[in-house]
Amino acid sequence: MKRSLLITLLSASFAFGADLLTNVDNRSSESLNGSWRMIIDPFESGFYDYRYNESRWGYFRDAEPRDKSDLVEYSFDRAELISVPGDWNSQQEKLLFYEGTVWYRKTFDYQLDEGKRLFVYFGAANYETIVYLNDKKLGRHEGGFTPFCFEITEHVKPKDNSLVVKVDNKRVETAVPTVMSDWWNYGGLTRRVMLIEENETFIQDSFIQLKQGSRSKIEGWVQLEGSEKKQQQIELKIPEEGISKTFLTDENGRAEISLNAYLQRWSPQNPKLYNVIIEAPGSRLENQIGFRSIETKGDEILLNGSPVYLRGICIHEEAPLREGRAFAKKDAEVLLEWAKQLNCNFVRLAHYPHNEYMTRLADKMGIMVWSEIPLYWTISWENEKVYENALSQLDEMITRDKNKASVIMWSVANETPISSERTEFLASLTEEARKLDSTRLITAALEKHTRGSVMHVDDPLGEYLDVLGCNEYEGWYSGNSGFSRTWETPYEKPLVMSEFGGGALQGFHADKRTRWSEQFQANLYKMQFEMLDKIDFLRGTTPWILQDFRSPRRPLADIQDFYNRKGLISERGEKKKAFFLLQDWYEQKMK
Ligand code: GCB
Repeated sequence: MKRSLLITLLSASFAFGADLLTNVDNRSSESLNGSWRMIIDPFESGFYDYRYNESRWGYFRDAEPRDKSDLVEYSFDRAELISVPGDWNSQQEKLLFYEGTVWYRKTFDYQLDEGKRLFVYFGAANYETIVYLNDKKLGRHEGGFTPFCFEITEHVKPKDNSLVVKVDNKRVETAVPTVMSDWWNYGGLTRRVMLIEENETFIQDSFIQLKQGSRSKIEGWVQLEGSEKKQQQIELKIPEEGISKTFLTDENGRAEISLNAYLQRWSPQNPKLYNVIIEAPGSRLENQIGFRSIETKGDEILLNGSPVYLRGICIHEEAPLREGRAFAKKDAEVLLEWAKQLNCNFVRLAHYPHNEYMTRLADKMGIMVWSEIPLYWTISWENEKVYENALSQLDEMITRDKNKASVIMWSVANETPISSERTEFLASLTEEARKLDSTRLITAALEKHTRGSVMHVDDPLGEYLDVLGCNEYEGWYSGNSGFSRTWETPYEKPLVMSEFGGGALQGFHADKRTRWSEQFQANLYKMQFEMLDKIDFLRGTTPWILQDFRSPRRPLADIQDFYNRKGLISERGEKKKAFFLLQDWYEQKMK
């Protein structure tokens, strides 16, 4: 099958759900966060019968014995409680290393008025999710870091609804990411769950951004959904500027948007967001949108037409000041505030799309964002289903965040080994990303090669990117000799050094040659700065990483204890020496 055809078929394979609702913060909703019941099911007995066929009598029925002789071998009513959102690993000690299925159940009442529609929305669930409402299978979703939703208008009852969700985080070779990664495989309903109520015909999605390279041309579209979606007049308003313009939807409910407006442009110095209102007959949706342009020229990155250096830091979606995956607005505030303290104007949200609080807050705080999908290390490049899965995750990432001014680049992969299959796979994804969003830059963390005293950023994927990303660990995984190398690339494109760094146990002090000491890490940063300052096509840096994070690959007792220690801040929030060195280096770059 031609890869370009795949995007139209995606909804049939990776998410049997409704088209994704975007801008959920501004919609009428009710939260399903809080205490849920949970049953741990390592053998998936709640899903398969004893012949390994999908059972008709699974836990999704949420049954109770009908009389005293009836046999039902599970009970959600008697089951343990678990907090949603939240990974299961950090909520119960016995689940720290657990990889498999957990069933979740929430009961709720809901009075849905005639003519209204209701959707259940999941911010993310890791990794494979199957959702049931009142014993009806709504659908399935694959991918641990992107949102999905299902319409439940026809199934919801005024009282005692039972929402049952099977979440499975078993690692499989043909998944995205695959079996190998350097972060904790946190499972569960890791992000918020909400009920979203809409009118029969409503604004499902919109794309409203400055055209790439333009100062004043706003382009995009509005998508209506529902029986009255065709030939409808919609109005786009930016009240602060007295802007109001009408457009007509076509046969598919889509209206193309184009208007000229001289607006203040969004930037780290002036993260201006406008209230943008879309009105359609019977429905209205607002959003807070920033307008800026981002493009490249030769090896420069231009923000609103002017060259910019990206003073960045990598961040995992790991909660600051408590254990587990980050999911709250408060988490985003702490993480991005630390980035600000470092004098950053940029963050790399590694290695998958983070929760929406991060990108909303980055919009408000004026922090530019690199957002990526988890095509990490060894992917099954020849498997068509893997491609579909990757494309589906790319689509969901872009769909959710395409109106966020903070997001300036989409990354399609991290450190993937070069082969023709891999480059074809990823090149095709870059093409799809551009079709979905022509206003942003495309990047990836590439492979590189040493020849003599020169480091070459010559990965063939570079040809398809706007910005070259590259991870290097001079002084950590290799000796210090690499620091004297010079860097070259055959591409006339900007480079972001998307990772460098080394580990230190916060509070461990020794001389600079002693591994794991704060001094070793600080000295490594110093040597990095000297080398990096000599790369003439370098336009940004995102050292690895803001905070120590859990990783099953890091067992060294008393030092790592299953944490990757390359953070500039410990998991308890204490800053290491290297934090202050990076802060100074970036301060110099601001002058
Ligand atoms: C890398 C990976 C990152 C790891 C890091 C490390 O190159 O991209 O996910 O955590 O190295 O610490 O080794």
